[in-house]
Amino acid sequence: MPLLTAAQRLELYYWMRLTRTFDDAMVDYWKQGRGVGGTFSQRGHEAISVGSAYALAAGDFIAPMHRDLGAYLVRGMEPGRIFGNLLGRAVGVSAGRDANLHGMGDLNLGIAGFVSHLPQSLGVAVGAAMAFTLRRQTYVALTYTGDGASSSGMFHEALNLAALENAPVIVIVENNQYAYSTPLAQQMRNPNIAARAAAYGMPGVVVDGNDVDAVYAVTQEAVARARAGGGPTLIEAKTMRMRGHAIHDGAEYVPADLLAAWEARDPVLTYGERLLEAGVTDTVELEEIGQRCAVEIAAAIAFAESAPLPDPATVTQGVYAA
Ligand SMILES: Cc1ncc(C[n+]2csc(CCOP(=O)(O)OP(=O)(O)O)c2C)c(N)n1
Ligand SMILES: [Mg+2]
Repeated sequence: MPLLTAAQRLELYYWMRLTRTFDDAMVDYWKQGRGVGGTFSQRGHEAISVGSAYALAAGDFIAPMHRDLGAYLVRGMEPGRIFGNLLGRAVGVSAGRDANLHGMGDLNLGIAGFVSHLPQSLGVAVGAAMAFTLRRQTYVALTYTGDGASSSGMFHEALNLAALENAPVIVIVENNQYAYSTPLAQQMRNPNIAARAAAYGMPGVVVDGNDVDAVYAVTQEAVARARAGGGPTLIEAKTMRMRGHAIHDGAEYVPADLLAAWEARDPVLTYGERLLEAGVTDTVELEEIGQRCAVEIAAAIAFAESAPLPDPATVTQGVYAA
């Protein structure tokens, strides 16, 4: 694996910090009753979404799920467009058609809209990967799903087809220990989701989902294999959902000591500490990055707030019917 340069590691830190800053601002906004509908906190998932997306190249494709804000940002979606989407504004990615993370696709950026029905995005990603092969292109598709969704039918169908077709696709399961209020042990017997890969005849890798360097490394390896014609990989990134399922959920059912143990392993804070220890940066520079993120997110929110709702006359645009 190519070692990341100091500059690249600082970039990883920046993207995680930007994701965290967006998330904190979003959660505050919703708790003040200013948001529309529900919203999903990304807290705890930053290293997975950022580290994996960072391993892709131009032309590659992602099909994200609802805790992949970092991947949208790394792949070039501006925070203002995303916040605009959350507020249902005309400048939002879906132009106000969806005030959430669904439908936030932009094919110009190689991002599929998130399919709400879990884990249907896997089928989209496998299809995209098969298309790359048919067109003799060396791009890869990367998709994400949750521990709960990994017990759903489409997960098995998609992975089986991906293996059979040797599709250049990487499937990342974000094992955050819970699917809504259901802990992993209450929905599957095997504690390692990556073990399921053997059933389809593909490599299955477990990675520490709070370690962005590690997530980058395993994804980069899987991407290189897929690009070289070596087929799909299943990656299980173990982490913890640090907030409720969505903004309305206080998650009282999660044991406090479990949360505390994961809090000590916060992916953003521990990465900052690691970079300091490695002499890659100093506290002044980390603080500057934090300030930069705060300014960018404040500007994104101001941009979204000042944008109009969609013009009702455009309501039929982007609507497809047979
Ligand atoms: C087919 C389907 N059933 C139910 C839901 C409602 N739902 C949305 S997220 C979620 C929990 C998913 O848990 P997991 O896959 O572990 O992802 P996480 O939210 O923990 O990141 C559920 C049940 C859905 N979106 N799709
Ligand atoms: Mg989960």
